[in-house]
Amino acid sequence: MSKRVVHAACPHDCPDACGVLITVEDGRATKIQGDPEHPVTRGFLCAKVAQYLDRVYSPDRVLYPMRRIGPKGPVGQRSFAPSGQPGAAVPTCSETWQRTSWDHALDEITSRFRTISREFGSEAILPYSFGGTLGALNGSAMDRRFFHRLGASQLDRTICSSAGEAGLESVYGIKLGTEPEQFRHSKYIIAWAANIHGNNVHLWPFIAEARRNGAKLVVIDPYRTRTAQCADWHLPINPGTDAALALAMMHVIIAENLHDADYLAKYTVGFDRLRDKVKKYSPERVAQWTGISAEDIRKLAREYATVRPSVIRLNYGVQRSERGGTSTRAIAMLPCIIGSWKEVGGGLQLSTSGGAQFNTAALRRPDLMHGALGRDARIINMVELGRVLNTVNDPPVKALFVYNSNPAAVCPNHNDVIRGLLRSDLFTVVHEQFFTDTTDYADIVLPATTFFEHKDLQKGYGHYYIQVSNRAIEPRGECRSNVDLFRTLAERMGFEEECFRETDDEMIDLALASKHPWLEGLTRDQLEHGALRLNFGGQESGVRAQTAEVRSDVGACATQPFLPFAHGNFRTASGKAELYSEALKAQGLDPVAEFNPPSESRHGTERKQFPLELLARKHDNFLNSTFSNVPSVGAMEEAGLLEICTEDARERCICDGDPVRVFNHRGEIRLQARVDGKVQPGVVSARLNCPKQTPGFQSINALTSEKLADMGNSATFYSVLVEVERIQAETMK
Ligand SMILES: Nc1nc2c(c(=O)[nH]1)N[C@H]1C(S)=C(S)[C@@H](COP(=O)(O)OP(=O)(O)OC[C@H]3O[C@@H](n4cnc5c(=O)[nH]c(N)nc54)[C@H](O)[C@@H]3O)O[C@H]1N2
Ligand SMILES: Nc1nc2c(c(=O)[nH]1)N[C@H]1C(S)=C(S)[C@@H](COP(=O)(O)OP(=O)(O)OC[C@H]3O[C@@H](n4cnc5c(=O)[nH]c(N)nc54)[C@H](O)[C@@H]3O)O[C@H]1N2
Ligand code: SF4
Ligand SMILES: [Mo]
Repeated sequence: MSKRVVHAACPHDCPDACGVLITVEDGRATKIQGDPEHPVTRGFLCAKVAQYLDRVYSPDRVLYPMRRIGPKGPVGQRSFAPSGQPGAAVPTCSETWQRTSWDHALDEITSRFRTISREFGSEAILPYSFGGTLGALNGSAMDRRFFHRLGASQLDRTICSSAGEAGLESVYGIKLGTEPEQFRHSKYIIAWAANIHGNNVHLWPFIAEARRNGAKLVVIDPYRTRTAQCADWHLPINPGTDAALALAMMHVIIAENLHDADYLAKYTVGFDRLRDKVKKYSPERVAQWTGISAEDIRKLAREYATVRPSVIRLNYGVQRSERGGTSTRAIAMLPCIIGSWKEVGGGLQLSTSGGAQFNTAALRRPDLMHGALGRDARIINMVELGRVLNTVNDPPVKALFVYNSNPAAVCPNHNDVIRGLLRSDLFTVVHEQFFTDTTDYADIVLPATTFFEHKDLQKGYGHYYIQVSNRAIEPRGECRSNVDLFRTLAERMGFEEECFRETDDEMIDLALASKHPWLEGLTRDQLEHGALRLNFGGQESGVRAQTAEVRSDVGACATQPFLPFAHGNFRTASGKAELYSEALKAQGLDPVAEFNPPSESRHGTERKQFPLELLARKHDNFLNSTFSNVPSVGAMEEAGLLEICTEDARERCICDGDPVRVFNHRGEIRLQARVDGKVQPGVVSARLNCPKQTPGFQSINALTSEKLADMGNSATFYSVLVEVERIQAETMK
């Protein structure tokens, strides 16, 4: 019997990018555990990935190419037979799908692509992918080469973080932030729109360590998350009003002379303009918008500026809002105002993804697009899929190729998305591990490997370690990785460029050969054995990090702390933190930062018949729509709830447990009321669900809109108004 332990890395869309050890016995994975050698993720996994064997070996995996033989539309799932639904006659998998060979599937795809290109132009083909895997190879490499070479439309990948990224970069010019290991040295920690217990669990032990040493934890979140419940202070802010709060904090800090004049003078531009701007954001004025009292705003500002080191864990919840870019921008200014970038345990983290600068141009080859089209292909915003599929005509989208994503669950304006996906003239291919909401509308489904079954290079967006994820087992059934799939498709299309023949190892080497100094000395060979920290010049790095025990013995970071902006070094055009931005002015935005209430909010222009602000949030134990179909993980979450406060429930004669209809002008969903104090008056909360596992195939995203945020063309999942009414129990069915 052979037994070995393989080093891998979790590729899911999560800041932690855990080091993973997979035990393989006789070719079968028998155990998964966290890699104790990983200095940030330190030997434990989140609850969902701890059950990963159930996912890899699930009887529901797609193992063979399948072609449609039934009509497009919802298909019943084995483990989730939707009994008791209206029109319970949902076709089964066998009525819908017929197994086919890879050969036939690839022939059909390439011949359809050729016909569509001839008739409508290659831009009538649209790739659609997002965060299924964030591996450098399987996330965005061979696929991009393929679609660039094909001359397909480009996808603007805006569904998650682009407003926040634009806001952050407008101040710093780069996505860098405080490393998680430094949080143990902080004395004042603000979790700002950051559901740490749910979405970023590996930061928690560092926060716990800081708190044992007297640090205070403050949570700014309209929802009483588990993190908020454990905090020293929870400020339930009104959704979408964070820019106002940040501006008011700066108002207090500057008025009380608590700012770092030296840091501001040396390393920022526009402080005078900012000082003028924040004058009008008095705590009294901002209290009306944010729902946080003037007294609390003053206290927060004073504590943040004086209890040192203070750090902000800002997360992306803040920017899923119409003004999300500006909110992020205003918050990103705070550590510059108090100079906390100079301190170990100070600063701010939204993302660390600007650290590992792989050679993305070589991985993705955008130049191939110019070869194919002689110009850039048109760009389609993924958030607008519903509108695009139904209305765009120049050319229309005739083929949709989905991988690493489940748009029929995660995309806003769900009803239009489904209407588009149902088009009989739309040729849809989905490369997937499971039959998802989106495969229900596919013409062809192709089987995809999990990270157990393919090799990749992995960075994190919540720390500065990179690692190679080794293949632990052979692909199940006839599954192929994204890289393999697009390599093969390129061959079938007759694409002759050398890059389509590169092996996985060659691609990893290419990714690492970006000549960026922080990657210097980091080789595939080393990374196959475990995580390595980026090489932050002059500091101890490229050295295997020490174990958690050793690290806490020395009581500090085993490697030198990385302080990205201690001496300025911002990557903006001016080289300084831009508190005033000419580039934003040119875009018609306020060059400093201005608060305007989102139009769909209690203070907005669209608050007519729909008075409640909806947070259509993520589950703590799923990953967007992923994992919800694994029974052992599904059991950890209660599905189908609408959380509402006592006052709003009473006004509508709703009691805890009552069935309710949640609706607006875009759509509706039926849920069960939960009156448990998690939200404040005026706010209701529900979870991103999978229609496939919901009675009647309803989606919370039937309520969310395609409206874009102020920066980055980003999604606005948390700027949504709804009304709620009690319904009769029978109509829940
Ligand atoms: N368990 C789990 N982990 C995940 C995911 C998951 O689905 N489940 N998803 C992954 C992905 S794709 C991402 S992008 C990250 C996201 O991780 P986060 O950035 O943490 O994202 P969210 O959960 O969207 O939002 C965080 C918090 O912001 C709050 N919030 C909403 N609106 C506002 C507002 O206007 N102001 C303030 N201050 N707070 C607000 C929400 O209530 C929520 O608790 O997590 C990743 N990790
Ligand atoms: N209402 C509401 N909607 C939201 C959000 C919200 O908070 N509320 N969050 C938004 C955010 S932040 C994000 S990032 C998006 C997420 O949108 P998506 O990135 O579409 O997220 P997932 O639901 O995780 O779907 C990923 C799919 O990829 C598949 N997959 C995993 N690995 C591989 C692989 O190696 N190859 C292939 N071919 N497939 C693979 C998985 O099985 C899964 O079905 O959703 C957004 N939608
Ligand atoms: S989902 Fe996040 S926390 Fe869970 S194992 Fe993967 S990287 Fe770690
Ligand atoms: Mo995301």
